[in-house]
Amino acid sequence: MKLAIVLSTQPASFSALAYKGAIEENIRGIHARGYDGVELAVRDPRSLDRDLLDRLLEETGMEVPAIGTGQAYGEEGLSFTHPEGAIRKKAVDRMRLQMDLAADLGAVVIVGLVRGKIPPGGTRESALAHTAECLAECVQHRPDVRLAIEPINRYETDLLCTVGETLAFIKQTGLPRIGLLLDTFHMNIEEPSIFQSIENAAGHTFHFHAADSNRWYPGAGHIDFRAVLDTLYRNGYEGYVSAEILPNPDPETASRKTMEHLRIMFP
Ligand code: LER
Ligand code: MN
Repeated sequence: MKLAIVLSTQPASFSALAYKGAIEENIRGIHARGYDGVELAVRDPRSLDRDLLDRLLEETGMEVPAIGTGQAYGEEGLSFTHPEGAIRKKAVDRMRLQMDLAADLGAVVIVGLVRGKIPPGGTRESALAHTAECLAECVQHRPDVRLAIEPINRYETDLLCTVGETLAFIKQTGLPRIGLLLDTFHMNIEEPSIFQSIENAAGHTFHFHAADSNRWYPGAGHIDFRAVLDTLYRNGYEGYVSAEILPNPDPETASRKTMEHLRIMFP
């Protein structure tokens, strides 16, 4: 198993992050804990210290499997579904920068909350049409970077909450290099069967987030990770499993417990 954990490269209001800021100390710490990779949550790639990041990745040998982009929405309100075209364009411009960074790092770019929500008074159809337009521009920008749309539970967005509707949407766009990011926390809320949904997404799953049912570290809730990850690997997944978890009871314990719980099952 290739195991990663999310590090936000800057302070952020999003809570399910074991590591925030202090990238030097945190990347060294994540490596020392035994992780193979570090997923980066980046608000704006222009504020990233690339020299420092490259040096730390080189020194630790860790990979960056994915780049999270939701902070452009969470902190700045940029989204693919914003009623104003100028804001949608800003969201696409930001994603282009994320894709440039991802190309350098060999990472997948996550389309999470940057898709936004159905605007007040708007329709699902028009929100999806705007999302598809923005995705088309992203796809055109870089033929060498893959995008992973994350089905996100109903309490965070009303657009693309389930694996089924996200697969159907991707198919409908006809765009290349777009797949799914499956997150056990969201699947536990939205999917009738996590196992069946993983099977349905076989061949389209570009990235995977692990958090338990309460969004604490794997092992702290009631998700059967052995069965879930068995299903994932049986369906041909070869990518990273990345812990996107609350820093509870404290970041170090959350990170250590994740490692202990998952590594023993899948060395
Ligand atoms: C991001 O990967 C995620 O899972 C969402 O909950 C972000 O709000
Ligand atoms: Mn996630």
